[in-house]
Amino acid sequence: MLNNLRIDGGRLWQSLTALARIGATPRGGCCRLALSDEDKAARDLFVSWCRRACCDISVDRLGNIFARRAGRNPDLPPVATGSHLDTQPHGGKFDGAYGVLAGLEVIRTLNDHDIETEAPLEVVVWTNEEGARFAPSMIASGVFAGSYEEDFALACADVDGHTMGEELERIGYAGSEPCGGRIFDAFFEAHIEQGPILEREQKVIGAVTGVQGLRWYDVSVRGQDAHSGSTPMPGRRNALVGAAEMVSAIDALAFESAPDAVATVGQLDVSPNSRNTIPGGVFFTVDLRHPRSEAITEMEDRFRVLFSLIAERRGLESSVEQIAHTPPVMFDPGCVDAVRQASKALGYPSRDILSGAGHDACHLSKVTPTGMIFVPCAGGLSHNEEESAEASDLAAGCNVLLHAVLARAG
Ligand code: HGY
Ligand code: MN
Ligand code: MN
Repeated sequence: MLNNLRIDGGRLWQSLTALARIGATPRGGCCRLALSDEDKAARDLFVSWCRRACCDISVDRLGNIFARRAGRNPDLPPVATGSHLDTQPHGGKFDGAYGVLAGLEVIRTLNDHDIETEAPLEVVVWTNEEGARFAPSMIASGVFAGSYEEDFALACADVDGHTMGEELERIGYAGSEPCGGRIFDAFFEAHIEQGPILEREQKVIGAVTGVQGLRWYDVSVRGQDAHSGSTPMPGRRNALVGAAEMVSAIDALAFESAPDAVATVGQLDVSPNSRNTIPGGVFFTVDLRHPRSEAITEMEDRFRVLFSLIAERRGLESSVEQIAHTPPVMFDPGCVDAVRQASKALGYPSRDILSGAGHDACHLSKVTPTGMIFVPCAGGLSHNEEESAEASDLAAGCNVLLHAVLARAG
C-alpha cells in the first residue's frame, strides 16, 4: 500500500506559488533577505500552514524553525527534512522554498492518509542560508552543527550595522531554545540542482553524493583619494584600478584550474565613490570553490601572491581575510542509497551528482546522517529571477523525499 503513496503535486505547486508572492519582484523573482520583513512574512505563512497540519512548532536562538509531526514513539529521534526561506536579492521561487515546502507536503500527505510513522518527523527552516545580507552563508545550520559559536552568529551585522540578534528580535523569531543539540535520525534536503546536468541528461532525480568545498574572503585595497582632474596619471594610487586587475587575475586563475574550480567576485564597493575623486579604497568579496580542499588552498596561495604583487606595483596596500570555509562534504552512503532506491522504486530516471552550490545539509552532515535530493531547473539557472522548474519534476523529488523519509521513519 505504502509503495503506491504519492504526494499531491498540485498542492505543492499551489504552496510554492503562494509563498513566491512574498517578496515577489517585478521580473518574476523573489527577494526575501534573511530576517527582513519579507522573511518574517514567509516564516509566519509556513508556521500557520504547519499548525494547520497539526505540527508543534519550536524556534531556537538562531531563529531556526522546527515543525514536528508526532510519531508512535516520541522518544525516537525525528527524521528531519527542510531547507531555507531566505533568498538572494535577485532570487528565484524555488531555491530553498522548494525544500521547505516539499517537507510540508510530505506531512500533509501522511495526514491525508492517516499514516502514523514510528519516529516523529520534523520540517526545518534554517536561518540565513544565503549569506547575502549576513555573511557567512549557512550560518544558522552551522551553529546548529557546531561549526560556528552562537554569539558569533548573533553578532554578524549587515551593511547598515543591524546584527542578526537584533533582527531576530525585531521579527519575533529569537527563540529561547539553544541552537544545536537536537538529535535527528537523519536529515534529507530536497533542492533544485542550480546547475545544468540533470536537465541536459534528462534525469529527474539527482542522488547527491556530496558538496564541493567553499571559501569566502573579504579583500580590502587601499590607495589614496585624489583629484581626478589635477592629479597626473603617473604616481596615482588608484585602488579601483588595482582591484580591477585583481578581479581579472582571480577569474583567470579559476579558468587555469578549470573545469572544477570556480571563483566569483560578487560584491565590490568603491570609496568615496565620487566621479571626480580617484578612489582611495575598494572592498570586494571572493567566493572560491572546488571539489578538493587542497586545490582551493593552492588557488588561495596563488591569488594572495598575485594580489600583493599588483598592490606593490601600484603603490597600494591590500589585505585578504578568509571569512568562511566549508570543506567538501560526502553525504551518508545510507541516505544517498535511500534516495537512489526511492527513485528506482518510483521509476524516475536518476543519477548520482555532486553539488556545486552550498546547502544547510553541508553542516548537518557533521552531526547526523544526511542526504539530498536534486531536481532539474531550467537551464540550470539559479540566483536569478528567471529561475524555474517543472511542477512534475518538483512533485517527483517530493515523492522521493516521502519514500526516503518513510524508509527511515518506519
Ligand atoms: O552559496 C551557495 O552556494 C548557496 O546558494 N548559499
Ligand atoms: Mn539554497
Ligand atoms: Mn542559494
